Amino acid sequence: MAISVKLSDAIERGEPIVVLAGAGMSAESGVPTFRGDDGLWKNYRPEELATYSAFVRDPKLVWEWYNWRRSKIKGCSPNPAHNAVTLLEGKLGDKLTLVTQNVDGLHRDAGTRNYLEVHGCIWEVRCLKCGLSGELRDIPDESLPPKCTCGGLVRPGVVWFGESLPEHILSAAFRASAECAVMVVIGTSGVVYPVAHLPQVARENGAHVIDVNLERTPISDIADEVFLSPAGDVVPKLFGMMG
Ligand code: BV8
Ligand code: ZN
Repeated sequence: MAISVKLSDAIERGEPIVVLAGAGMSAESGVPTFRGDDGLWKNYRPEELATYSAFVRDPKLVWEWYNWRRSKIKGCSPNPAHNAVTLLEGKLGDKLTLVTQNVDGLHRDAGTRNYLEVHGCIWEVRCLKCGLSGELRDIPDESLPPKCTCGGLVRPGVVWFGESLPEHILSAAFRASAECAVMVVIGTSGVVYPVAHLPQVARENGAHVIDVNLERTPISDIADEVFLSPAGDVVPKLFGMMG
C-alpha cells in the first residue's frame, strides 16, 4: 500500500527524485546526531571543534574528537533506511540523486553507488600543505595530529563551519533539487546552510517535498507530506519496499 501516492507514481514513472539525508538517517545505526539529546555537539560547541580556526589552534584536540567519532561510527552498520536508498538506486539509476550531509560513509557501506557528500567524509584526510588527499588508516591518538610525507599537517576531509562546500558538489545538489519531481528529506534539523536551502529550491521549482523526521522542523513547514516516524521504519515503506 503506497504511503505516498505522489512518490510511488514518480518512482513508477521514473521521474527524477532527490533524497536529502541528515544525521537522522544514521541515528538508528547508532551514529550520534548533532543536535539531539545524545548529540555530538552537546559536549562541544561547533565553533570549538568543527572549524578551521579551532583546528589550527589545537589540531590534537580536534583530531581526538574526530578519532572518537570514527571509533563510534566504526561499529555502526547501515540501517533499513540506507538499504532502501540502495534498492531505490537500483530501480531508478541516475534518476535518483542522493545528497547527504552525513560524513559517516554508511551510504557507501549500504552499497549506494552515487551520492553527493556535501560535507565531506570522516574517513578521508587532506594535507594542508601539498593538498594530497586519501583514505584514513587508523591513527593512534599518541601520534596525533598526523603529518603528511611532505611534513604538512593532515586535516579531516570534512567541510567545517565557515568553509565553503566543494563548488561542483554544491552546484550538482542545487541543480538536482531544482529539477526533481519529488524530494524526500530524511532526518535533518534543517539548520545548516546552504544545504538547508535545498528543500525550498525544490519546492520553488514545483517538486513535491516529503519530510521524514521524529519531530517537526522548519523543513516540515514547507513540506507537502510529513512523516513523524523513525527513518528505518518509514523509508522502506515510502520507497515501496519492505524492511
Ligand atoms: C558555508 C561536517 C559559506 C563536519 C558539518 C556564522 C558564521 C559562519 C558561518 C555561518 C554563520 N551563520 C550561518 C553560517 C553558515 C553555516 C551554518 O549554516 N551554520 C548554522 C549552524 C547556523 N554554514 C557553514 O558554515 C557552511 N559553509 O556556509 O560557507 C560561508 C563561508 C564563510 C562564512 C560564512 C559562510 C558549512 C556547513 C558545513 C558544516 N559541517 N559537518 C563534521 O561533521 O564534523 S555540519 C553538520 O551538521 C553535519 O554535517 C550534519 O549533517 C549537519 C546538519 O545537521 P543534521 O544532519 O540536520 O543533524 P541534526 O543532529 O542537526 O538533526 C538530526 C535530525 O534527525 C533531527 O531533526 C532529529 O529529529 C532527526 N532524527 C533523529 N533520529 C531520527 C531522526 N529522523 C528520522 N529518524 C530517526 N531515527
Ligand atoms: Zn603533504
